[in-house]
Amino acid sequence: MLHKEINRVALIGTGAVGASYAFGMLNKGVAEELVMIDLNKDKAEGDAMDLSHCLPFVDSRTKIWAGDYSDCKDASLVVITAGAAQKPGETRLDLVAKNCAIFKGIVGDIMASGFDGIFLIATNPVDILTYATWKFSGLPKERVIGSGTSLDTARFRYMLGDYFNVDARNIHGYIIGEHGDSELPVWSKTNVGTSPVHHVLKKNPKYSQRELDEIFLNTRDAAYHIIKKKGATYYGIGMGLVRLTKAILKNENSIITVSAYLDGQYGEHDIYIGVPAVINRGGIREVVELDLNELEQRQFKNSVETLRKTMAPVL
Ligand code: 6V0
Repeated sequence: MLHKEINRVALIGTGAVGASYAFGMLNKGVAEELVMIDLNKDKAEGDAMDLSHCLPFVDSRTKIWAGDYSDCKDASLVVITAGAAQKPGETRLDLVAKNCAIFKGIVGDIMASGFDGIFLIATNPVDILTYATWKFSGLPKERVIGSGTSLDTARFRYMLGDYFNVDARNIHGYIIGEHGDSELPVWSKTNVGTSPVHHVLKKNPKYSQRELDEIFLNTRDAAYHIIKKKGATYYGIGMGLVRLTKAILKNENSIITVSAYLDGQYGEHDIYIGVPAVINRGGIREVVELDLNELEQRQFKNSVETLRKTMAPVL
């Protein structure tokens, strides 16, 4: 069921994030088919029409239409961006009960279609809703993936690239933990090219740990800053989901920080949380275990506890 000749992606939720994802998918030509599903059918239909009109301008031939849950049956991948969005001043965890209830319905409808592919979840709080999707779907854990800290890691790499004046793609570092306030930077494994960041600091006095700490805070709080200015964030996560879709459908074995199920890794069990993982056509091939230092271990544990506390009343 996992390997199909024509890759169909079903997108549930064509709001700001979903529409940005669809636009990115079209530009990159990652899948042959993209079906858009939303409670607001008019929005999905309008988006499908508008996006189809891009086709004469781009190289891809992605077929796009507004559909319903029965279209998920033949999908290789279902991407969920549906649900209530974060309001100004609201944490991602505030959204938990609201979006869990929505997910019970959505995942039930998808599974009733006969879907047997991979789930990719972006709705917040993403770690908890990924866990919920795994529970509600009954699919193997490796076929349920959350966007996790992929966006946070991208923001971190972008800001560090800017700071060191090096292409962000040559910054190797990870934000792990909850996609939210308790996430942490793994400084001990952050490299500028091949040089550990702490060596770069020692060698060049114009760089400082204080400024690096600020970069992490700006990474962690980026969503709050953007939401304050324009009400929502969507382009970054939209492109992040395109990147993940490509890693899955093209069987890339790429290492991306996603929300993955831990089954003993990092000393944790029965939780979905942001960690680097190898992503391919089967979903999560394996979780990459970073050798965290003592402080990082404590911070990761704290992030796990934060998620557990929030999940407990609803799952
Ligand atoms: P939005 O623009 O309000 O879109 C949400 C869409 O979901 C709307 O079109 C709704 O009609 C639709 N919807 C709601 N309920 C249902 C349902 N039961 N069935 C089908 N469709 C439904 O929100 P936006 O697109 O801005 O955000 C979507 C989600 O992404 C939110 O939970 C955000 O918090 C989350 N984000 C996650 C990020 C990440 O890094 N994982 C980043 C940014 C936003």
